[in-house]
Amino acid sequence: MSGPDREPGWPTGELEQLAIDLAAEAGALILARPPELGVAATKSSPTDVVTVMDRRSETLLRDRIAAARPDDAVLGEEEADTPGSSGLTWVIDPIDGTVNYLYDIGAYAVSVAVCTGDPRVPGAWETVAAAVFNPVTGEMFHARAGGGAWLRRGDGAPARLQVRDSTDLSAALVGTGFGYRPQVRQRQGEVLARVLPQVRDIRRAGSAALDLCSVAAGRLDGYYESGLNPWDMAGGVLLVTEAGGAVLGADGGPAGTALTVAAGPRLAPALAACVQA
Ligand code: LIP
Repeated sequence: MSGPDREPGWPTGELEQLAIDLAAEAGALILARPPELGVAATKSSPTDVVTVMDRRSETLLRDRIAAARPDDAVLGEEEADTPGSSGLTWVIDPIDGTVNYLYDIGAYAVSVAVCTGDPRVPGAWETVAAAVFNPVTGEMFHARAGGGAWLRRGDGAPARLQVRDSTDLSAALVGTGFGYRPQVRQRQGEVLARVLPQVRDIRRAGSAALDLCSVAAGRLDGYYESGLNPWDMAGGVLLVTEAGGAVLGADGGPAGTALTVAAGPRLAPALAACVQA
């Protein structure tokens, strides 16, 4: 992996490699057992499920982070926050695309990001290194601040990623996703009805982390979603920006739960305006 570290204060190369190693190990754990382990609990609605494997994956990630970086904080989807003193926070999604995992649809990922600032406050954090790993396809997306966005498969050489430099919204293939609560889905359906006639087509893959990596890899022209949590997006947003893309939020603000829009730099403003019209 080449490229200067933009954040000389942090060992971003080491952090990127640790994120890769953690995502790979959690991915191997996930694949070791078929989804028959089933649902452990539900959260915001009866369809917002936590599987036994979500919990096992997060426990493994937390144990490895505690061993390797004991002074770092941890913010994960399924367990309580772990405070830290180093100024770095690991933001982890043990399985992003849990419903796909539960239905054995091969579009889910382990997202491991390490951030400065407060990842719970939009605009108050930056990802300095990240890895997003799809254990089914073996695709490892990874990046460090200033080091470019990369995709590797197995022991193959990593390929550098570049977003599509699209300019025409009507020709754009756009990813999106939906929350789990009916009243939120109602509003998101209304936004979709407005966006759909204005773009080439929509793809709903079921994992924000992989959708953001698809933008970085040029597999989508753009992506938008409202209701994301920090762990859904902290890794993928670095892949997008290191691949030359732009990540925007609502009304020109920072990306976050209200709205996250990712695309090439010349398409992102038009997509954000279309979504918020
Ligand atoms: C998923 C997100 C996805 C969203 C899904 C779900 P989870 O996260 O990554 O973008 O559309 O509804 O929230 O719940 O699988 O970790």
